[in-house]
Amino acid sequence: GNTSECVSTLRDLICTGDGPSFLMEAHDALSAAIAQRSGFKALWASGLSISSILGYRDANEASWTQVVDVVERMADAAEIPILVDGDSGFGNFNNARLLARKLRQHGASGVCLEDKAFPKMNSFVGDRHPLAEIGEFCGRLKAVKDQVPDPEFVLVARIEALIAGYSQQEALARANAYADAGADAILIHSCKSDAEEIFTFTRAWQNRLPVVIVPTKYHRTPVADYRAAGISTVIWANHNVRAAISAMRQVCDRIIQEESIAGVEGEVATLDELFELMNYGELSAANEKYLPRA
Ligand code: SPV
Ligand code: MG
Repeated sequence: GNTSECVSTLRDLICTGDGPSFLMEAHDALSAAIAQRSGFKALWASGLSISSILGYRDANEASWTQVVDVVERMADAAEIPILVDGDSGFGNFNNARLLARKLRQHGASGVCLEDKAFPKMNSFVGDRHPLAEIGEFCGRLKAVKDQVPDPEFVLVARIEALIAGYSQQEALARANAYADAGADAILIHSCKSDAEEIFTFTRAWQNRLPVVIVPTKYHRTPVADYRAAGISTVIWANHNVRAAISAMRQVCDRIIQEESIAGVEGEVATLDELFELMNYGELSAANEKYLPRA
């Protein structure tokens, strides 16, 4: 269709744009389709969000095959590229390269691996975030690059040093090691409520590789500041799943109170909107084409 003609590759968006590019969180086919309709050029398949919709905690409770299955549904529902949150790779180099290969086979355009031990814990939960040893994590990155040599499959190396309470020097040493190991971009994560430590990092890093950020906690910083800092990609990491929680909670609360769906009728998506999002028109046209005339 029309959309595919103006689809940028994930590599274009992260590695060659004037920046910043924006990746919108999605966690299933429906949220992926909605984000595409809004005009986003790429998606973030969030581990937190996918875990949540499956009823798991973001602590590697969902299996890697469950994540691949969700990503496949997203890739079928949206034409824009998907960067998948691969957590820490679900084990050692061997698990990481298997995950990357399967993600690519099922429609992902890239994977982000974080330098934590397995099982990981969400970066905003608690204070136990043991890091992987640098050399061992570099092995995971190299194994992914060797297994999936396609240059269009983007490998983002995510640094959790600042989350785990280590210094800027530790974060920089890790970034340099991951660049040497073949990463295409660096994600520097922070749980601070302002972006100062991000900018300290970007000043020292000097864009040796493109920088990706996740401003969930420092959400007040204007995008102009990211542009000035030369940041390549901003991930809006969890706002579709949080929007879904608010909307579902409101509608459930009202329906139970009012013992009626009449009050919410004007506030929820119409069935026609749902049918349009999931492309029912295509099936009607195909029925005319392929089914025998009654
Ligand atoms: C995710 O969306 O799952 C992420 C980002 O990894 S964060 O929750 O900030 O760790
Ligand atoms: Mg995650």
